[in-house]
Amino acid sequence: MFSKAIVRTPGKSLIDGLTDSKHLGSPDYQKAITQHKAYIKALQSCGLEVHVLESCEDYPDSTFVEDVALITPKCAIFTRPGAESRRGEVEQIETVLRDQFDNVERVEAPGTIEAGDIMMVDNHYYIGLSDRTNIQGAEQIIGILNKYGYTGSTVNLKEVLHLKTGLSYLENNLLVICGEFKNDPIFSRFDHIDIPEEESYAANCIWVNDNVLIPTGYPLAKGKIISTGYNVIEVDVSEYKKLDGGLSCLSLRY
Ligand code: CIR
Repeated sequence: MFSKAIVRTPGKSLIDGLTDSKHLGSPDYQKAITQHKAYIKALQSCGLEVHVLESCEDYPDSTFVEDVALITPKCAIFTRPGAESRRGEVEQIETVLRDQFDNVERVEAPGTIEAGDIMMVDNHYYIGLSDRTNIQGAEQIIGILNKYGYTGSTVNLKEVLHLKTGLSYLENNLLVICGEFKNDPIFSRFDHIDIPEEESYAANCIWVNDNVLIPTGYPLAKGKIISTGYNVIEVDVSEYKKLDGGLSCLSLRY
């Protein structure tokens, strides 16, 4: 169960965030703020105490807090984003968070890793090797995890930005899965909720204490997840989709 979450209010600079989805248009800042507030309410409705960090104009992508830290039950690990424009976000969040954790670790150069590439399944962490996460970063994280009694393994990414762009773990051996991961033998031991390509954005959803937050507007995914018995909460994150960000990227949950 999770009890806390950290989010960062988007700054006006959000519109300059990294994106491969320019065809969706530029995010509307006011709408993004409204959606962020609703996202916080959704987390609170699942019982989480939400720590809201102030916006940070210097870093347009800094609202995607998930990428800059991995919080495990035993330690906080600060990452080193593969996107150079995002590296400074780490210091911003570390300053706020380091005192909350007894054990603090860091990924060092030449390793790069963004925690959107890390999916936790109980005591094991799957790490996507992507344009943002390199093998040195993955090996460093696995070494750190091993120190605390956890294990880790890598997954090669072909198309998606981050591992969790196409995969979400909903506990109880259940994976929401899409695209390139569907036939990957690495994930054959799990039960699958297959998400069709036209709803691929909904493959990034989050389990929070037996609720599942999913993006608004994906009826097939919604129906499939409801049929598992979880309480589904829809959250509109259309403005974040324009920056390749999904529901998971907007918070750190622990
Ligand atoms: C980026 O490209 O880094 C941001 N615009 C989106 C980050 C999304 N994060 C995530 O999927 N974990």
